[in-house]
Amino acid sequence: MRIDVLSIFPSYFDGLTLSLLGKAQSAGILDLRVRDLREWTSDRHRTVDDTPYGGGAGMVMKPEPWGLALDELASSSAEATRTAAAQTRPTIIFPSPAGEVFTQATARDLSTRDHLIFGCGRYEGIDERVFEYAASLGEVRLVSLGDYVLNGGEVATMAMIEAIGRLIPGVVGNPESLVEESHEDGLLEYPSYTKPSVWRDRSVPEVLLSGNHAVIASWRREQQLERTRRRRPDLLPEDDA
Ligand code: 97T
Repeated sequence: MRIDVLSIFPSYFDGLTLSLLGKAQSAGILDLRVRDLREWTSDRHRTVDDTPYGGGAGMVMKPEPWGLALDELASSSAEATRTAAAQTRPTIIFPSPAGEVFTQATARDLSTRDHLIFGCGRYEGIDERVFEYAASLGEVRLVSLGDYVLNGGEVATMAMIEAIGRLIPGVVGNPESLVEESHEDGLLEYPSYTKPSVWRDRSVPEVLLSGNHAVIASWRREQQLERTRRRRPDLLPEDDA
């Protein structure tokens, strides 16, 4: 999978070369390219923002650098198609508090794409025409991490790349560890314990020392249901939240 990131703070993404995703890149499974949006400016100050039409607080990101950057990145995905078996059009993701909420299902969907482009907005937002234009180059998704406010799309993009990247076949060594995790079966995870069996007067639940795998499996399922009821009732089918 190829992932391009457009940002005015490319060094935010240095952490993605570490550990799991770093290995995926060395192994050639993931081709991650972070680009500075200012590469596509031509004025002396490399300007990416301007005052909003109609007035209001803050600055808006200008459309021109975005247009040039998206043209270049989307055309290389069409080029790849002519040579290999890649898709013609990229999926273009703009993190936004006004987008659809990112979930494990979103991550699964996006992990099947050949080419993702993340556009990280700053300031009060991006000129609306950029989203319309991007839709002529690929599938556009506005995606929110949740109902809170960040300073820009960078941190949201990093979270999404990590969630998507670990679902690409070959990135996580043991694929079984993927299915056992929170959200993959719609429930929270069961509690885990390791040695010592008693620590600061607290014992590991007796059932886990029993060696009876059927009893352990049903205890874990009950723990998952109980935790989900208590902490995240919105995840259960009866809940109308
Ligand atoms: O608050 C934001 C500002 C810019 C880009 C994205 C966000 C955001 O994404 N998820 C929650 C908030």
